[in-house]
Amino acid sequence: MALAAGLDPLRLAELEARLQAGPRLSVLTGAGVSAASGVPTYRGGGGGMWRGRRAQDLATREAFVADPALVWEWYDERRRRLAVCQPNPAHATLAVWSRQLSVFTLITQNVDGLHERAGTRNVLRFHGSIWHLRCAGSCWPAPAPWEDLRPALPVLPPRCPACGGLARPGVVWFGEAIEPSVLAAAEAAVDCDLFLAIGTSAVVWPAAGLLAAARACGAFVVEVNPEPTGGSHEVDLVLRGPAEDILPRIRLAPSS
Ligand code: BJW
Ligand code: ZN
Repeated sequence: MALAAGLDPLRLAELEARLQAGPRLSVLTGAGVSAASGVPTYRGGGGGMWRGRRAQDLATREAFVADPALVWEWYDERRRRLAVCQPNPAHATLAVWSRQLSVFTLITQNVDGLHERAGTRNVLRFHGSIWHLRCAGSCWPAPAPWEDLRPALPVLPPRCPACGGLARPGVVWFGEAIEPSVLAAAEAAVDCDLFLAIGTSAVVWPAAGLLAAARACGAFVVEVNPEPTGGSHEVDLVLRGPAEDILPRIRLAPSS
């Protein structure tokens, strides 16, 4: 395999040496890590539009309230496409590291479930899961989000089994809070030795704030991305290139 354009072997060696020291490793991933699996990114040339609408405009409570059937069509189409996507070498490499390092946390902004399908240990789903549903109404007591792995739901929009009202995707939309236990676990995980930000534009908060938070805790922060991002200015090392090319090149000693 040729080195990705612009990728300095010395930088790769630096990350490899740090990984081989057996660090407490935390990883933040974004849509770019799934790009090679055929999952569109949210912003930039990689995707983000559906029927002329921007993903950011569909992923809101306001859009759902205005037209739940339309928003569910978008999620239904994404679920059907995702069901045939496979984890790529970036997911596979992270899954191996998650088993080789004793202190490992993967914070993913992705809702696609591909890290879990690759067998990654200790995944925090920061923005929820497209494979989970929850009641969109004021069900009391609120049923816990439920998993539904069927690529095509039989009825759209789906209903809450408890109250018969609308169900919604179990994801975090703009303006919504991150699940408090997940946020707390992610904030704890920034206290690490090595923090990797992979395939994220680092423009969506509070996830974007985790890079600076990790650095403030003394972590060595590395960005893996073919393009500059909102976080590039606050990292210690940049590896410019696709995650699926870069991560499999890094060897982790079996003893670590
Ligand atoms: C490759 C590659 C390859 C390509 N290899 N790389 C502070 C400041 C400013 C704004 C805010 C703020 N705090 C909150 C906000 C508002 C808002 C926000 O951040 N807005 C900004 C956009 C301005 N944040 C929120 O609303 C959050 N909630 C919140 O803060 O609540 C506060 C609250 C507290 C208490 C009570 C109530 C409220 C929630 C954010 C939810 C985000 N949700 C989404 C949708 C999920 C559901 C769905 O999918 O349908 O999450 S939006 C979308 O963006 C999705 C993603 O997880 C997220 C991040 O995107 P990501 O992953 O970075 O993807 P892209 O497309 O942006 O970038 C892809 C990258 O990959 C690029 O860099 C490429 O170069 C790279 N790439 N190929 C490696 N092969
Ligand atoms: Zn309900």
